[in-house]
Amino acid sequence: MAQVLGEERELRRVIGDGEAVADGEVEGLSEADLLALFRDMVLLRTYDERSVVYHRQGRIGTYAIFWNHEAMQAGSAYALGDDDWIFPSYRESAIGLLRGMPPETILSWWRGHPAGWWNPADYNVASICVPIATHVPHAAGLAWGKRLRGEDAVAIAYFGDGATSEGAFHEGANFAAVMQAPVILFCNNNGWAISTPVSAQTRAQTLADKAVGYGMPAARVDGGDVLAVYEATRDAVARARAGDGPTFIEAVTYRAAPHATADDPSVYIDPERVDEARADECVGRYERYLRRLGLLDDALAEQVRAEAADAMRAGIAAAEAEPPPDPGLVFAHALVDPPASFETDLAELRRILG
Ligand SMILES: Cc1ncc(C[n+]2csc(CCOP(=O)(O)OP(=O)(O)O)c2C)c(N)n1
Ligand SMILES: [Mg+2]
Repeated sequence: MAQVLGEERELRRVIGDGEAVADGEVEGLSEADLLALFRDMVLLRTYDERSVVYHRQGRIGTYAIFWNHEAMQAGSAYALGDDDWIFPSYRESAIGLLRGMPPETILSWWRGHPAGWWNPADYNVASICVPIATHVPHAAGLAWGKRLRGEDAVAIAYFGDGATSEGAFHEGANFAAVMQAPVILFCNNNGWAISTPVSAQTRAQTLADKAVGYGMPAARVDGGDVLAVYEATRDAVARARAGDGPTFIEAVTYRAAPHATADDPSVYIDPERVDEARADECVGRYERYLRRLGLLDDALAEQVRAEAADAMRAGIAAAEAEPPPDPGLVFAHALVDPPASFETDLAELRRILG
């Protein structure tokens, strides 16, 4: 049955501002859970900030920055079980860290090195999807398949605001709803698809409204509020596991960093909105919340940051210690019956690479 969004258009929030807006809490989250969420966010933040530096040093290639997206990624991933599947886009490239994937694997991916390929079944994390929205039908299909097999795993697909204009998004959403696939469609609405603003992307009042057309429930959350994101995802996971089908979550932020290291947003973005977003960035917002609760002090915050920095130092060292890949890999899996020219092309490539 079709859902009408109504008051659900309001953004859900849990974290207050320490002044006029009171802090809320999420039932069922222990103190250990709250600190684990902080560790996850700091790990992602550290990965992201170090990656921009590594890019500038020429140690990784073009990189899609996710600064201030950590609450959306950590909050939603924390609501999943280990058997649940994650389908990341390039914006969630490092989300595997939260499943124990070593930083060097993801850094190698951004170095264009085969050591950055992983077997999705090892982590229940699908490969990083760069074509916009093409992983939405994959996630819906995997989730449906799990259900047909009588397993209770769910899948989550991450994508951006711009992705909701792509055919693959609509096919995946419709398929998921019709089949009642246990999938969560998690949209990070950061206001921009590179230089295209949401206002030029759709006439829908909100992106969550698109779910209504598919008869799918939707929730809108403040994407900078890790606890609101967690809660909305936990509800969606429960619904999916209970056999009640997919949910669309629209998590709203404002993109506080360039689209990627190759982008210059100064020619199109609203600098005041960026300043606002940076002043209220999600890791700091959550850190202040934990301090108000008395769960975090300087020493612990410092320790968490130092651990994340150590993990990244070890990660880039391991990635750089990988021997150069065999150029033959470029051809190896391309065709079942390779043409004769492959051999001469490969010989030429080997000669150029020295
Ligand atoms: C099918 C396809 N078309 C175009 C592109 C080029 N492209 C890369 S990122 C991007 C914008 C996507 O914006 P959005 O979905 O809002 O995600 P965000 O980058 O903001 O997380 C586009 C158009 C692509 N990667 N794939
Ligand atoms: Mg976007």
